[in-house]
Amino acid sequence: MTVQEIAKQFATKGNIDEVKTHGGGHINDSYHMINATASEPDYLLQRVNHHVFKDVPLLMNNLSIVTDHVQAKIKKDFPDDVERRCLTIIPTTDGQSFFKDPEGNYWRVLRFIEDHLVFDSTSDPAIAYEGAKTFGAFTVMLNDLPANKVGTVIPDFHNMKWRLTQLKESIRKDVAGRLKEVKKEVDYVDTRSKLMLTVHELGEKGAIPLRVTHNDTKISNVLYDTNKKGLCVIDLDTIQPGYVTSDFGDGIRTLTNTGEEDDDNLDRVTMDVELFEAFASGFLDSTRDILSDTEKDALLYGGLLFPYMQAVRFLIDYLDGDTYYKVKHPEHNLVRARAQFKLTQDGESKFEELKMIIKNLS
Ligand code: GN1
Ligand code: MG
Repeated sequence: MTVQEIAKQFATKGNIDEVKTHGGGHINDSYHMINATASEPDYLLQRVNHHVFKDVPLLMNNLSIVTDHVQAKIKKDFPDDVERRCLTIIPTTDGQSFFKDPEGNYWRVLRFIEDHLVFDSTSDPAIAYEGAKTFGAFTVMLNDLPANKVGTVIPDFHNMKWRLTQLKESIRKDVAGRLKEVKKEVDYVDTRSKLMLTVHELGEKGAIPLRVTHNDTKISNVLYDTNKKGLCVIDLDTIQPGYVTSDFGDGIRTLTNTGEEDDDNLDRVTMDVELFEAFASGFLDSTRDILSDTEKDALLYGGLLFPYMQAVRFLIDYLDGDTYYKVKHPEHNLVRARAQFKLTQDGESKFEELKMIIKNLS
């Protein structure tokens, strides 16, 4: 089936005259459905990667629960703006939340949010603050949705202990014969593992609660309005039970990096303290009243953990022969891993300074 034919399976309004590739996630494929009828919205058609998301019906059920819950909250403050401030699922013509094509691919359609801005990175603290405030507001809206109301989409997704076990497995198998190139990185993982298990241990002890968390809070997953005010949190696929440190940590990882996620010049990769402070300030301005003191103290560890965990994940995929992330060239996962390790190192070198920032904002 062509994407045009797939687009026709959904109960969209108006007349769709063009379906074109959209955006650049590492996992799903997205298409913008352009409406020729001016009074009707555009849509976003997405193929959900069922190799990564093994239970798409469960994922879509989570998406329905969370969008219903969040929309009900937004309706109180912004009754006329709900569809710009929260994703809306468009059902198929027979009322399902997704369409499975004859080849076994899963598709869904969301309402396209018009007139938005999106930032893959920024050096502007005001944008950092707004993005964090928007993610924090999302955390707050989900505060009264018990964690067990949503299913686990990817087991152990942000479980650092399990990621270390997975790395050991990949080292042992060395299927792509690449282990010899990454000895230095493997040693570094070992030296930092104790510190990086802090969040895991707090969770195991029950010192920080499971919440409904987003789990992919990179800054490009916030849409802004044209005045650069936070509008909507997107990419809700990884929503599942998790710790608040995930949503703080991935924001810090993507936002404070002065280089690229896959920068091959490690001198460019540092953790920007001003952006860290802006992000922490926005996040805590939203969440200050709902987080416990232990959760607030744990945020810093989340900020250091996420570059490290992402580096380990890229390293695993490099050792496994690039089976998970889309890569542009054979060394891509290694370059990514090295950049994320550099970010971890730089963040850790600023530990005391970052700790004071969180303490003062808490
Ligand atoms: C993947 O596809 P994308 O870019 O939204 C990954 C995240 C990583 C991110 C790294 C399901 O997200 O966990 O942090 O790449 N998503 C999944 O850029 O593994
Ligand atoms: Mg994502």
